[in-house]
This record gives sequence, C-alpha cells and structure tokens, in this order.
Amino acid sequence: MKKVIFTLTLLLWIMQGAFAQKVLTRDERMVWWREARFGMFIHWGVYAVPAGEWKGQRIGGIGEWIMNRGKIPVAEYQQIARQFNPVKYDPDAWVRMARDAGMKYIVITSKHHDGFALFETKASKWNVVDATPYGKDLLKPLADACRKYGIRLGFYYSQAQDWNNPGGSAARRPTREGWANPDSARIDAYTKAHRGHWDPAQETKTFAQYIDDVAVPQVRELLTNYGELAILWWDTPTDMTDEAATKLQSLLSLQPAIITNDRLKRPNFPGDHKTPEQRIPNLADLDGTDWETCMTMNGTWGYKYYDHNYKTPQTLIRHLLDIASKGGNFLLNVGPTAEGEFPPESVDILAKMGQWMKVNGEAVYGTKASPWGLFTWGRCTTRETPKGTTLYFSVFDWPADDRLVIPGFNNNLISAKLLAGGTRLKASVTKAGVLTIDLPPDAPDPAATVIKVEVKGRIDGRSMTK
Ligand code: JFZ
Repeated sequence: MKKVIFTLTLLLWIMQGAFAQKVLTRDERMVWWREARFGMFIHWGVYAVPAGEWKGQRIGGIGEWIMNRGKIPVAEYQQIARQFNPVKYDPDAWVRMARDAGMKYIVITSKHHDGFALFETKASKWNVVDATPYGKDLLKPLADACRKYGIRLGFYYSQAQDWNNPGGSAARRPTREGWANPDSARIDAYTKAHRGHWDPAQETKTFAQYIDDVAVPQVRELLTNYGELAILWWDTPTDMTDEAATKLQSLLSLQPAIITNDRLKRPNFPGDHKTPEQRIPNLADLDGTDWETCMTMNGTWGYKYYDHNYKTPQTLIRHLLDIASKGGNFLLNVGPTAEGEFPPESVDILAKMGQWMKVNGEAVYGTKASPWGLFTWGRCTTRETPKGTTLYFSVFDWPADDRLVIPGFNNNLISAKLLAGGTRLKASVTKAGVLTIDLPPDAPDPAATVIKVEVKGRIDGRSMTK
C-alpha cells in the first residue's frame, strides 16, 4: 500500500511540475533569436525534381511554385514524387555547413504550398514516407543533427495554401508567361472562377475541412514529434480565416518557447517578428518590431538547375552587416537538389561567409543597431559592456585618405583596433566631438574590415547620417 501511495504522489508531483512550466514573456523567448542574427532557410521538396522545367519548357518564377505557374494537374504532379529519392541527403553535413557559415538556426520547409510533407504524417498520404521511393522522414535526422551541433531548428509550414490536399487554398496566379500551354486561356479563366485552383481535384473538400483534416493535425505532429522546436515559420495566409488561425495558433502551447512570424494571418496575428522578403528595410520602415529579412542566394527558393545567378559572398556579408546595423536578422536560403545536396555555388558561398564570420562574428552576434543610422562608407553595430560601449565600424569602402572621421561623438575613447588580428589604431576625439581613426593604407578585408572601438559610457544616439 505504501508503494502505491508513494508512486501516486510521485506521479502527481511530476504532473504538477510539467503543467507548472513558467510562461515565458515574448522578450524572454526572443533573447537567443536577437543574439543569433543569422540563420539558414532551406526550401526543399518534390519541386526539386523538375527543378524549373516542365515537359521540356522552362517555367519562369521561383522553383517551388512550378505546380502553380505551370498549372500542373494534381495527378501529374504527384507522379513526380516517384522520382524523389534523395539518396545523397546528409543532414549532418547540412547542419555543419550552416554552423561553419556562422548561422545559429535553420528553418526548413516541412510542407510548402504544393502540400508535400517532408515528414511522416497521418493526416495525408502526400508525404515523403508514403509517396516516394525514399520512404523515410527527412526532418527527424535533421532535428538530431541540429541538437548534436547546437543549432536551433524551425519549421516553415504553408498553413493555408495547399495545391494537392483538397480544400487547400491557392494564390491567384495566371499561367506563367513563357509556358507555351495552348490551354492557358481556358485554364486561367477556370482559376479565376475557382479561387485560384486549376484542377477540380483541389476542390473536393472545403477550406475548413482542409484546416481540420490536414493543417491542424500536421502542425500538431510537427510540434510534438521532433523535440524542442525553436521556430514555426507560417507562410502565405491565402483565404485564411480568424477561426482557422486561432485553431493553429492554439497549438503553439505545445512548445512554450517557440517563436513565430507575422504570416499566419494579417493583421490580427502579428506573431513575434516581421518578415521582409528579398529586401532589407530602410531605417524609416522600422518601428521597433523585431524583423528578419529572408533572401535567396540566387533567384529562387526551391532548386532550379539553370539558375546560376548567385550573389557574391561580399554582397551577402554586407547584407548581413546592413541588417545587423538596423537591428534585424538575416535568414539566407539554400535550395537543395532532388538528390539531397546543396548546389555547389551555395556550398562555396557558405564557406566564404564562414571564413569572414569566424574572424568577425563578434561584430554581428548579440549586437544592437547603430545609434547613428547609416554611414556612406559602411555600417556600425554596437554592444553595451560593463566598462562602456563597444562599437564595430564595418568599412565597405576604404577611405581614400586612410582616415575614418565620425562627427557627433561625445564619449571618452578607450581604444581603437582592427578586429581581425587586434592591431591597435591611432584614434582621437576633438573638443568638437569628432572621432578620427587612422587606418592602414589598404583595406585588410575587401568584403568588410571591422574597426573595434571601445568607449566609456553609453552612446546617446544622435543622428550621424551623413
Ligand atoms: C512566400 C512563398 O510563396 C515563397 O515560395 C517562399 O517560400 C517565400 C519565402 O515565401 O513568398 C512570398 C510571401 C509573401 C510575400 C511575397 C512572397 N509578400 O508578403 O509580399
């Protein structure tokens, strides 16, 4: 009898502990995210098989939209899954490449608008386990690798658009120009009359039924089956209703520390951060809300075999510094191939960004926005320390006279040095409050050379925009 009482008491204590989990404030949930500054977006799915081409013709636009822009019938598109067999998938290598690039979190498309689930799900047979020769959950080994390397994991989920599971919505898009489909006029007329759908098979259920039968159970699976999840990245609230959004949002209690974005349904479900896409906001656009720029390395999120229009590592390093100097995060995308490999150009860019971050990451991680706005020659990030404030001046355009001049500077200077290597630099502040730093004749790092300046006290943030 004593044993029974002890066991019941222990169970009750454990249950109370579980339910008594402290509710975290938004700021407490955002601490790691604001320090991380840099993450990897991964857009992967069966669309990597056609890779931008359908029936011998190249379909314009972003690769993961090929089913919509090509108005590919459901039955035809689902045949593609039979060719999806990513035998070269190596999640351990993927996570190491993200880590070595200086990225602190990964967000992967668990289900994009085509409805294909990269995970084992009971809610639909349209998933990697049931519909492909690969036959295994792709997210579990990625979650394991993220835990192994200390990288936080997030899932992108297309909660409203779903072009294969019946009842899912479809953004209204005309057949893509350049897709010489003789039937385009009829198809486009049909989609106009059918809320963006092009195939009757997409309308055998209502949107409300899709939400209850697919979206809600799948989001619950994602929040339950992969351990601690750091981010749920909603996308495109096409035809979303408050009722559906409320149902989905209530599932987040399964992951009390989770962070979400502003794309569940606008404007009354703002989430934790804004998501400017393919652009970096101007200072005037910022209102103090957390934000994250998501961006492709080339011109597409999902893999297209002929898109080699990649941004340079220098451009992307400068984007990261521009974003950090404005207090935002950078979610940089990789679109893996159908075989499960990162495109070689992406591998090279990640390696080069990682070389820069290894030496200069201190100027990004855990920093705050510049108190002065933008400089014509580069960007500034700041960090408050026990002895004062550290300023990181990232110089893009090396001054012709080898001198950095920063007016409106009223702090006592402690030191100025090159962040890479620590070489001290001659610096002084005039009575008029102008900081002058003498620089070496050539930029040590053409991408961005960081000057680390330590001062006493806090910066009071007057306008320094020149
Ligand atoms: C969406 C997706 O349609 C796209 O495939 C990709 O996943 C991207 C990250 O997100 O694209 C959008 C979403 C929102 C806007 C533009 C493109 N928007 O609000 O302007």
